[in-house]
Amino acid sequence: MDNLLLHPFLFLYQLFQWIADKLLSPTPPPPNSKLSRPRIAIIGAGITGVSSAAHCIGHGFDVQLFEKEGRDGLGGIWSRVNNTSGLQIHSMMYRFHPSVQWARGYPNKEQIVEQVTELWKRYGLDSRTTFNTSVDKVTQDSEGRWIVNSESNGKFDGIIAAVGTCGDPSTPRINNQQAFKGEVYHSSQLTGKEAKGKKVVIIGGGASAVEALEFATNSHAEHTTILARSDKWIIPRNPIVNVLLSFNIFGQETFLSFIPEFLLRKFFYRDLSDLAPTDKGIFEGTPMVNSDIFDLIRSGDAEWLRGDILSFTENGLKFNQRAKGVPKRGPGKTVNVDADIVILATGFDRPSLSFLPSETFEAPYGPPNWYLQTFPPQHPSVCATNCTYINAIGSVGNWHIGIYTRILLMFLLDPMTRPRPWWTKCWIDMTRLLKHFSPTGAFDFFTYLELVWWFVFCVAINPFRWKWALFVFFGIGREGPVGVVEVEDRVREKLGLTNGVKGRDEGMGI
Ligand SMILES: *[C@@H]1O[C@H](CO)[C@@H](O)[C@H](O)[C@H]1NC(C)=O
Ligand SMILES: *[C@@H]1O[C@H](CO)[C@@H](O)[C@H](O)[C@H]1NC(C)=O
Ligand SMILES: *[C@@H]1O[C@H](CO)[C@@H](O)[C@H](O)[C@H]1NC(C)=O
Ligand SMILES: CC(=O)N[C@H]1CO[C@H](CO)[C@@H](O)[C@@H]1O
Repeated sequence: MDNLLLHPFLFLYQLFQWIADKLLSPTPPPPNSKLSRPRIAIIGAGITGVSSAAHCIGHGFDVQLFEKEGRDGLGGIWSRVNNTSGLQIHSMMYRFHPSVQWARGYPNKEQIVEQVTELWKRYGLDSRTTFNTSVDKVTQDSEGRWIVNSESNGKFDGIIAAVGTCGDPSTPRINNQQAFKGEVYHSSQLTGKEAKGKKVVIIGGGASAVEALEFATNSHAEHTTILARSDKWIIPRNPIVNVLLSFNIFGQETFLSFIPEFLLRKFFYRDLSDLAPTDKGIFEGTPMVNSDIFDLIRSGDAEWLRGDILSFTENGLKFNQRAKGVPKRGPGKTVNVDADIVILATGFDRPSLSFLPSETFEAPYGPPNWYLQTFPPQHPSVCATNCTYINAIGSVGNWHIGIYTRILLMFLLDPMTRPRPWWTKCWIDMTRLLKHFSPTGAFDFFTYLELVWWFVFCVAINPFRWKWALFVFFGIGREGPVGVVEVEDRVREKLGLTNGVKGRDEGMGI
């Protein structure tokens, strides 16, 4: 590695990571130790699954991870994307566990998978992971304990669904593909491909389009055209700008949003401000993070066209180019776009949560309209971290994985903190009401600060959760305040209030 003293910012970043690790990482238990606290099944061994599992183990809970793929699927979507992928945002916002140590600001795929794998080993998860096992259903026995697929896997007190948002590559069907003489790839299949001197066309306008553009630039494509259906906000790859944008406590467009939008147009888009969306505010969809795209467009090496794909031709694509403001599939002019290589940056299909009990999908409380967007109202022992996500700014894999996991641990250990379905539904309705004037659904878009506000609210509202605050937010206190819970349990027993509550899945608090 480079001499850190020559890179003062990198040095401070390393120092910060070292301190975060020392202060906030729960200590892994010694190998082969018997963990006596409730047992949790975790579905999916991607970043969220492995990080949640490490948090559980660190606090003395036993876990079993179930992963659909084999051992080389560890790391989830990151294990499947090709070498050309990397992180688009600063890794400061992607510290998915306090013990992660990034060596640089924008790590690549290899370094990300390496960090997940090390975390997995450090917390002894290798002996607690079942690979090649896809989870089809989770059901409950008469005591409210969970059965994953079949009883042969044992019983569990809690479930963490961590299947993520990216499943198989999604490839749209485009007419006449057999006529095209060039090559067609999904953006996740670019390792080892060559584009030198070729005309590249990228279909799509999201994070994978940025990656495909980087691939085309790095391999010296002659020209790159991006075909996007709609305008997207593009924000610079600058950690300070990204953090500032994520600190919109309202989590929605407000009359003040014109300020960041104006500044972006003026100082980042400049002469290309025609590309900035006018029909959509910056807090309405996940923006693209890229700093080079405008320079490429200015130099003529890249082009951004708005419109709809009509069909393949022998030498490229037929495209309906729309003027600004004309809706999807609206009128436009038909153009032929030449291509040697077409890259489908069309994202991934969303993995299904349908293994969860059917009542968790009942409208109007189906995902993402759950308690804290993560706990289905009927089942406080089920936590679906980061898989009901739709759009956000700055909420990527960070602090919240630990917080969600510890809220679940609190619910499992302390019956007085577990909310009744009636109260969780109240919370969901209240959040909907507060965000009534936002252009997106209440749970379709949020900012990091809004998440923090939810958590504060969630802990503050129920006095029985107060003693858990430091544990929930920072993981402080390895055991959590179990002594207090035992005293409360005895009091409740004396008062005869324990009747009727079975297992750890039934709520009795607010
Ligand atoms: C999972 O399945 C694959 C392919 O069938 C196999 O190669 C692998 O050994 C299996 N087990 C693990 C732990 O990956
Ligand atoms: C991708 O990266 C891995 C790990 O560094 C390397 O072994 C492999 O050769 C790379 N694949 C290609 C096609 O470059
Ligand atoms: C959470 O989901 C979003 C959207 O798919 C993704 O960008 C982010 O990386 C995820 N975080 C983790 C830790 O997986
Ligand atoms: C998952 C994936 O898309 N892998 C591809 C990465 O690149 C290699 C070599 O170009 C392909 O063979 C893989 O299919």
